[in-house]
Amino acid sequence: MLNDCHRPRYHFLPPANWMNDPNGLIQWGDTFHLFYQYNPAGPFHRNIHWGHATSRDLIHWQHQPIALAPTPDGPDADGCWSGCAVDDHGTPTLIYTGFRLPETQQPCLAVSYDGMVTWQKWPQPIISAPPPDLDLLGFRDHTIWREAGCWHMLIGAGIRGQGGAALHYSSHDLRHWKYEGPLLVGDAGQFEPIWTGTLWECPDFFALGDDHVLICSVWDQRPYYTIAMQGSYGDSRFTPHTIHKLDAGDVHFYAPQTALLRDGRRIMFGWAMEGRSEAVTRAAGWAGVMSLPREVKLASDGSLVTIPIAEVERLRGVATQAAPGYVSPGALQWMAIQGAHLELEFIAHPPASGSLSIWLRASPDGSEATILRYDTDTDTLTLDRSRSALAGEVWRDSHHCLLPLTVGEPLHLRIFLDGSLIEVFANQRRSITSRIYPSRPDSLGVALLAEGGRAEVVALRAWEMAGIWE
Ligand code: DQQ
Repeated sequence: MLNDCHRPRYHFLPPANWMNDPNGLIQWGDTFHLFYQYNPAGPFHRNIHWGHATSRDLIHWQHQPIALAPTPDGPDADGCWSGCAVDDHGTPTLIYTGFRLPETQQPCLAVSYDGMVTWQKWPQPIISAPPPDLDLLGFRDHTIWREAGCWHMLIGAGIRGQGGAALHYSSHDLRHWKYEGPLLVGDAGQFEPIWTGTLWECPDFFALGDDHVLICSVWDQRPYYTIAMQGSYGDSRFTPHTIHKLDAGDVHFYAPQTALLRDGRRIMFGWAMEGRSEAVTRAAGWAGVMSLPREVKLASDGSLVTIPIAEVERLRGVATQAAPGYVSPGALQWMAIQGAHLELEFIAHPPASGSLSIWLRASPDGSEATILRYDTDTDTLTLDRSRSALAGEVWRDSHHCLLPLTVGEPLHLRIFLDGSLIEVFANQRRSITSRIYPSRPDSLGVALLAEGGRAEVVALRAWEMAGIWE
C-alpha cells in the first residue's frame, strides 16, 4: 500500500519493501552515494542486499541498481550486511560483512570500475575468522580511516561475558589485515552512566574538535539505542571521557553512519526503525526510512549533537506564523497550523514551574495527539506517544531526555513531521527521533498547553515541506 498515509514524502526510503542501516556513505566527485541494507523481496529483514541511491544535494535522490546481492555458496550467501565505502587511490571500494546462516560473519570486499554501477567481489573473505583468543557473540560492520599512510578498520563485536567491543585492524592494501587488538571493550555489567549492551553494531570512529568519537549501536539479543563516546585516541587505544545516547528516540535512530564531505562537514544518516507490528508492516509493503541528513557537531555543552543540514530548508514551502504571546495554564490553545508533512520551529519560555507542551498530529477533539512536553521542574523533554494513535498495533512508549535550560534561555525546538516519522531537535544539543501512526485522518492539528503556570511563546512558525521524489 505505497499510498499509505504514514509513508514519508521528504525522507529517503526505497520504492518499496524493507530497508535498515545506511551503508557506504561517500561523496565521489559531485555525487553523494548512499547505500542501505535492503530486502528487495519483501518488507521484512531477510536475504539482505545493498540498495543504492545517488544525489547532488543530499536531499533529492535517484534510485540506482542494486549494488550488492548475496552470492549463492559465497561468504555472503545469506546477506550482504553493513559496511562502508572508501576511495582506494581512485577505485571505489566497499567493505561489508558477509553473512551465512546460522551465524557466520566475515569481512568481505568489492570494487567498482564503472562508476559504481556494478561491483566485483574479492573471491574470499578479507579476514577469514575473528581473533582466535576471543569468544565472540558477533563480528560485523565496518568503519575505515587512513592514518600515517595505512588503512585502519574497526569491526563491531561482543565478547561473551564481557561486553561490546570495537576490534581494531590495520592494512596496507585493504585486503590483508593485521589485528591490533580491541580499541575499546565495554562492560555489560555496568549500568551507569549508561548501559552499553553485550555487542556493538555499526561502529564509526572519527576526530571531532580536540577529541575522537566512537559511535556504536548497542545490541543485546535486539537493538537498543546508539551511543556516542568522546575521548582521546593514541597508540591504538581510545580512552573515552564522555558517553551519552546519540538520540533519545532509542531504536528509532539506529545504526547511523557518517561521512566527511569535501566542504569539511561530517554528515550522518540514521535508520528510523518502524514502530508498528510485523503484521501491519507486511500489509503496508514497506518498512524503514532514513533520518534527515544531519551534520555532526559539538554542542555548547561539549556533547556531540546532530542537527539537520542547512540544505533541508530548501524543502520549505508555504509558511504559517502563529502570533507570539502567552499561554495561560490549563486550556489547550489551538494554532492555525495543520499538516502531516511539516517543519515547525517553536521558541518559548516554559512556566517557572510546571510544563509546556506542543501537541502535534492532534485530532480536533484532542483525543489523538503526539505530545512534546518540557517539564521545568525536572529539566526533561518528553515525546509522549501514549495517545499518538487511538487504534492500531503500534508502539506507544515515550522518549525522554534531560535538557537543562540556562537562565533566560528559551526552549527552542525544530520539529519535522513526515507521515509516520517525527524528528525533534532541541536547543541545538538534543535530538529525539520516533515513529507515530495516527489512526484518524483528521489528526493534523497543532495546539499548546501550559500546566502549573503561564508560558510565553516567542515564535511558532510552520512550513509545508515539499516531497523529494519527482
Ligand atoms: N544490521 C545489519 C548488521 C548490523 C545490523 C544487518 C544493525 O550488519 O549489525 O542488516 O542494524
